[in-house]
Amino acid sequence: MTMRLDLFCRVIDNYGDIGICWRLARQLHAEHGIAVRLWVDDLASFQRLCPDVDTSAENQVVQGVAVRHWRDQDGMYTPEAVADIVIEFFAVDLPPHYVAAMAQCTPRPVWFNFEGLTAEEWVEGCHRLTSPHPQLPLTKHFFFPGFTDKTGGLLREAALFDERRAFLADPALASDFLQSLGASPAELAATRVSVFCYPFAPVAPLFEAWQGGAEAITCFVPEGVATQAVQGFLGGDAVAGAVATRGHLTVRVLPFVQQPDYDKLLWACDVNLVRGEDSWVRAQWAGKPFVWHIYPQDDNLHHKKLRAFLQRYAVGLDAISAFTLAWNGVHLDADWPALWRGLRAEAPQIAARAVAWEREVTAYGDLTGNLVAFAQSLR
Ligand code: TRH
Repeated sequence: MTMRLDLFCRVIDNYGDIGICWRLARQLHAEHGIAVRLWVDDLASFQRLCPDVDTSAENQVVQGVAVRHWRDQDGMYTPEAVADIVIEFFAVDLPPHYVAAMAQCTPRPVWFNFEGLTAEEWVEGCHRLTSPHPQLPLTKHFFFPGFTDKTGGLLREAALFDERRAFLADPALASDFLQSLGASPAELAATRVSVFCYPFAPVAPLFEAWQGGAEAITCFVPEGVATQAVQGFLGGDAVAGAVATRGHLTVRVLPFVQQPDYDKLLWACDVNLVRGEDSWVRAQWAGKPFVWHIYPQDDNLHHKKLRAFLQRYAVGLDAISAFTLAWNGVHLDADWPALWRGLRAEAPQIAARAVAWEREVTAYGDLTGNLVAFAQSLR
């Protein structure tokens, strides 16, 4: 019988919540034949990543995944309506009647709390931990993505590396793709950098460094990202299609592309500045030099997470480390021209590390496969 899975997603802010849930839902369905229902409270954010989504539909099927608009906590549910596997994303509260119906199921559903990605060591001790429900005969398990064999691994589609190889094997594909987003031949001939970051990233001083540097650079920025700095550079609105050149730098505002096209953007660029969680992982799969802008937390807790990742990944990559720490405000008074030159000079080491890293972190399988295997072991 086909396994059924309910995935509950609340969009707290930005695109990572739905970006990760959508990627997971698609892969569970496409690669594991699971009947997935994705419950999501914000269809408008979802539609930006996936234009097939109808923002007015309560129920719809998108690429084989049943999508429910999760409006409130009030619904009534029978045990028959409960799936075999239930995932709450980032500890969202499930509808209380749904949880009550879960407790009436025989056998009980497998229940996961799917957590955020961090390179810190403590996740190894928490991945797969159980959490019994205080009143009902239900047990929840924690599922942590991660970079080691004691974690759930990283989201990665089975065909991803073949698709990347095919794209990179034919440079015309990258040119055609960027041209379809408006880039001119001169922009394509320069060093290409994509920038996806939070508003407080030091974009303006980096633009200044690029502008005055020796290397011709085209910087692609999605609409809505680093708006202040981009507007400052353009001297006008940062809307998709806007472009300006000053000195050696051209900045072009791109439309927000659908999720699979974001991978193409990363593959088509020479350096990628990414953020949050999902684009960060995609940049790792792109195999190009990348700089991570981490999601900010109170009391600079994110600085610890940032260092934990750099300690694992940036082994021997002093320039990438220095650039990343400055980009995240850990090191102030950054010398951006020198940091950029350092990063470019480190390219051969970064390329070698990217290959080794890919080998290391794919040795533990992929997150979706690990999650399905874990769920099966609990049934
Ligand atoms: O949008 P984010 O900042 O999301 C964040 C993080 O996930 C963070 O950890 C989380 O706690 C917070 O949300 C609530 O960055 P992230 O994770 O990279 O997600 C962006 C998604 O948007 C990703 O799936 C890629 C996708 N994307 C596109 O599909 N098209 C685009 O043009 C761009 C720029 C991104």
